[in-house]
Amino acid sequence: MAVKEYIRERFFPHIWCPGCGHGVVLGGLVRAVEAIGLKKNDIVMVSGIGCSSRIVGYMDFHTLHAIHGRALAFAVGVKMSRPELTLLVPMGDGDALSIGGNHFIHACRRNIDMTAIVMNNKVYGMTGGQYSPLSGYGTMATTAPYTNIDQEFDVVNIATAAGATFVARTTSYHVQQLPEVLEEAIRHKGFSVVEVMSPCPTYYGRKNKEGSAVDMMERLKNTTTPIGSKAKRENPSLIERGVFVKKEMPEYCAEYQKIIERAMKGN
Ligand SMILES: Cc1ncc(C[n+]2csc(CCOP(=O)(O)OP(=O)(O)O)c2C)c(N)n1
Ligand code: SF4
Ligand SMILES: [Mg+2]
Repeated sequence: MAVKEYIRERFFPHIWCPGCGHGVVLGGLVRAVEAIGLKKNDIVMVSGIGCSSRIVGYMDFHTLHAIHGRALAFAVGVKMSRPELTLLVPMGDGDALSIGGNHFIHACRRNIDMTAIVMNNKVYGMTGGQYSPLSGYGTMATTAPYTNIDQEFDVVNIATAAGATFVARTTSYHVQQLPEVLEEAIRHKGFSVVEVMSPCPTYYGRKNKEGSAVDMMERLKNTTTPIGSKAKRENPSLIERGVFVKKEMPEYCAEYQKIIERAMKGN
């Protein structure tokens, strides 16, 4: 199926600001789905609320635009009733790790087969630039006019510690790595997490004097490096990109099916 077939063109133009990284994630996702050869009717995309979550409106899969912070809870319900479907769960950094933080860690530990995509722009974009749990110490936000003193979560570390069986990070600058990592995550049998560092020039960029949308993209190039690279050894402040965790563990729906069978037999 051509990439275009996965898009709801009737809903364009999209709502994202010029230079927003979220559209690049949309591009990466459709390329990943196309590379796997998934049929539109076999995919359910579930989101919460946020600029990032608007992505569900533009994809021609089964889509569920649910409640802020609760995308994974809805997705788990869909997956448990229809385990044969492929579940994609795009979330903002606030959506996934602030209001939705508890759902996130517990979804990681259950190893239910779905792909969580954390579109990390380090800010609450949709609601006007409040700081998020991923903004980081020393950043500026509309709710931190004298600088933010909260330390940030590291998505890769938190997903790994919570038990996710596939954990990766890439950025919206790395347009070749992005669909490749998403494809690997979707193919993985278990709970996969992909953090995509993505610019919000309108709020995060403006408040933190990061320059134009192009400057922000260049920063993603210059501040990240492949896992285990020589550059990382020489400059530990670089953020690593790539697949950090890939392991096998019993998958939740398959285990649940065994429980149903045992209950039916009464043993
Ligand atoms: C229960 C609830 N609380 C708060 C809100 C308001 N709200 C909507 S989107 C959002 C944050 C969006 O930030 P993020 O998830 O990072 O997505 P982004 O817009 O940055 O892509 C908030 C607080 C809401 N819609 N529902
Ligand atoms: S406010 Fe930020 S996150 Fe939202 S569409 Fe604009 S650039 Fe993107
Ligand atoms: Mg955000």
